[in-house]
Amino acid sequence: MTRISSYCPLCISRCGCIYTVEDGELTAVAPNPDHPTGKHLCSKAYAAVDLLKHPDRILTPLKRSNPKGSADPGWQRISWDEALHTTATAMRRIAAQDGPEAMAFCVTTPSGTAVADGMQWIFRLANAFGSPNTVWTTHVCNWHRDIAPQLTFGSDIGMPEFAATGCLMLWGINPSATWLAMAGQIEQARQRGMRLIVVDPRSAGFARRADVWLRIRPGTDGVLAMALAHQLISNGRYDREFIMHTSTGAFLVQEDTGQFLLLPDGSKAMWDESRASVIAAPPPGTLGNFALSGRFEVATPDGPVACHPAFELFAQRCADYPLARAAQLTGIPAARIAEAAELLGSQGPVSFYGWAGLNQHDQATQTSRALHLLYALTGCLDAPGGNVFFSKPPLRNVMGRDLLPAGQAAKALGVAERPLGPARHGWISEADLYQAILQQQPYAVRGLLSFGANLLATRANPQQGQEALQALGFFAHADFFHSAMSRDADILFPIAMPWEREGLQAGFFIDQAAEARVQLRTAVLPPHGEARSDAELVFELAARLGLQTEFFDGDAQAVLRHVLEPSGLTPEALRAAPEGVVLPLHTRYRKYLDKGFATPSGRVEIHAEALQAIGQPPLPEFRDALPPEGFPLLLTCAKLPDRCHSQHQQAHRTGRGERLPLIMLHPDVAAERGIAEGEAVNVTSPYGTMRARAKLDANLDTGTVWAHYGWWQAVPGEAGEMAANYAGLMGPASDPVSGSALLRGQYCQVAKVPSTLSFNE
Ligand SMILES: Nc1nc2c(c(=O)[nH]1)N[C@H]1C(S)=C(S)[C@@H](COP(=O)(O)OP(=O)(O)OC[C@H]3O[C@@H](n4cnc5c(=O)[nH]c(N)nc54)[C@H](O)[C@@H]3O)O[C@H]1N2
Ligand SMILES: Nc1nc2c(c(=O)[nH]1)N[C@H]1C(S)=C(S)[C@@H](COP(=O)(O)OP(=O)(O)OC[C@H]3O[C@@H](n4cnc5c(=O)[nH]c(N)nc54)[C@H](O)[C@@H]3O)O[C@H]1N2
Ligand code: SF4
Ligand SMILES: [Mo]
Repeated sequence: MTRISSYCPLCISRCGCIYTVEDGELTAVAPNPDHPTGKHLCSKAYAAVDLLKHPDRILTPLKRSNPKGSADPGWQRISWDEALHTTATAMRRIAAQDGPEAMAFCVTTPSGTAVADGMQWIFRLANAFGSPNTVWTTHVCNWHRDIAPQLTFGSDIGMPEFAATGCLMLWGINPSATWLAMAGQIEQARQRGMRLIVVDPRSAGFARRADVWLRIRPGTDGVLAMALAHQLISNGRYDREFIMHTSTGAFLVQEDTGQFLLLPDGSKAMWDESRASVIAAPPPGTLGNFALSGRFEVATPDGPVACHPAFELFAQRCADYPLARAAQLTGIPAARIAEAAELLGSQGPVSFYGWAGLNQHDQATQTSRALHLLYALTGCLDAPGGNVFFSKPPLRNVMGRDLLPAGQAAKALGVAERPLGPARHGWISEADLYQAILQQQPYAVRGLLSFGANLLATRANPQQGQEALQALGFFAHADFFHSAMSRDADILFPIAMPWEREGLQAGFFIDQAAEARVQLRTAVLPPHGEARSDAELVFELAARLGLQTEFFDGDAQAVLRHVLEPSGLTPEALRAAPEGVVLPLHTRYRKYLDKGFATPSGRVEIHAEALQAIGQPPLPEFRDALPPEGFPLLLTCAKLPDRCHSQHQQAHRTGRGERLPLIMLHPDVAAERGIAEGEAVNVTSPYGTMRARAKLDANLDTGTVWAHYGWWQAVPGEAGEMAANYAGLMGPASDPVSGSALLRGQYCQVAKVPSTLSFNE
């Protein structure tokens, strides 16, 4: 029996754990309380023992023998050599005929799988091959947490310093289900008296135990952020010094154009109260008494121009949302909003975290701007107890963006429509991929190589998605299991499960001590069947595509050495310390005092010029989405503790497996429709229908329902098979800046299924 110190790589929590191996089999998984993320494990970690041996695993390369669209693909076993040869040949042919951009790549999420083990190599393959088109998950997952805040902070949002924060806002994140290690930190902080505000339509996780739970109508988060900001500003409960000296709040905006006033030398202007005159904006951090409100006539070569400080314009926008109006729009009682503002104003240092609940909306960019500006008012960014940018292990990035040939980046699908969006980094959306395949717009995509992902279960418009996959000239998919997506592949590659391969985790996120740990996760057993890791697949393909040099001639040890080199660590040192090596990293607070923020102005950007330059509002602006006739209920969704997205259903097959996903309804909503708990219902939207089973939840607003997503297997229904797929209810709406797809806040209707049908088998 061997016990191996490791971490569970199945989700962002990366919980420290210990694997027990007996006679070449994984027999037990246990928490490792000595690890910064190792106090608890969830059921997904324990399921490893069964998943490894699951009869449905893909264990050899396969090719289809029946035409696409057939109910049975007629999978035939082939050798790795044939699978690799077929794939590399198709890739070369597509590149030769239509350019490398006609070959798209796809990869599942590193936050809800262990694909991070090989992900940088997958991106490197796409880049070296010359394709700027990789469908990833960022636009439905982390964009508005990690990249969109660059518009305001010049960075991501950092991490709450849980141990020192006075008041935490959890906004559209439910760590009790999705990030156990973070939930542990919050629990501890609660015990020492940290105050907690939770913004969530559902009473789940910490919402049940928060000081203030703001039960928001899905998709109205921006309005709430503005309303809270209005409370802070109008009560003088904001960090005026921070705004004055380190934000663009004092920059003057012209009344006529709505743009920054530029002085003859091109610099931005501020009104200096001490001198009662206009001055060129000094470097960020320069102290002074600069106007944050007022109307100033500034003499210019073209005559006098009336201006206002950007902060005043922002404050006016916020004032559009007094408590009563905000309550009406968000569905949250005015008193609750006032209570939350009171906590923010009095219980600092304030920190916040928001994630998927904020990322799947068609106004997500404006929403994140509003939230980040609300946070800027607290002045706590990178301050003790605020959202801190902890020091991280310096590792080498091997995504190889520099390998992408000149001119290819500009061909990324969607980059012309959304120049500030993910396509700028080569990350395209499934919607753009489907369009390029089906309509050949703006050009044809003919091939796809996908490393996991299950687009037809996790993205809008699966009907169109399936047509697109079937229309591809060549499609190879790499996975552990068959899925909605694998059905239409030409070639399937069997992928080694995370316990059968190596992975590297540099930093465990939740505090400085966790961030300082670098851990090499070794394989705890050899791969079943002929499975190989994603990284091995990439390296094999690279060799057949003539890209050996870009891939270190396949020398895995040299690769790891190269990645680790900047940290001073070696593969040998990591292998000798399976529990991980802790680097001597220390937190430095308020780093902006030395070097400003990484925005164009070096300041927190109140008025976003970058948005204005692409025709988007530079200050947060929201429109109300009115229900279409016949679809009165707002539908949202959330992650479940025992699964990630469409995965882990295999673990439930033999147990208490649900045949239908659930939809949660307020008892009054159910009663009005004659629906009883446990009954089968049809959920319809203007885009499709989903079969689900009703569950009553009296804590919901009567205008909101929420449902399970990620179910793609068909269920028995009136006309044979029925979709139970949430994704089929979603339409084309997406955020105009990021392309973030609307997966939450879709108007729908729920109706009982005629009683002649039974779903209780
Ligand atoms: N309605 C709704 N839709 C959502 C969300 C939501 O909250 N609501 N969440 C969105 C979010 S945040 C995300 S990140 C996406 C996720 O979107 P996807 O990545 O499409 O979703 P998964 O269902 O996790 O699909 C993972 C697939 O990859 C396989 N896989 C897992 N690990 C590996 C690996 O290491 N290598 C390989 N080759 N394959 C692997 C799994 O077996 C599975 O088939 O879904 C989004 N979709
Ligand atoms: N168990 C489990 N863990 C996971 C995953 C998983 O699938 N399962 N996936 C991983 C991945 S890829 C990700 S991205 C993270 C995401 O982790 P989270 O962000 O915690 O994920 P969600 O449950 O999708 O959304 C969080 C909360 O947002 C709420 N919400 C829904 N609509 C709205 C809205 O309009 N406004 C607001 N304010 N809140 C709303 C939901 O009710 C939910 O409680 O989790 C990771 N960890
Ligand atoms: S929360 Fe569960 S799945 Fe995620 S890392 Fe921890 S044990 Fe693994
Ligand atoms: Mo995600």
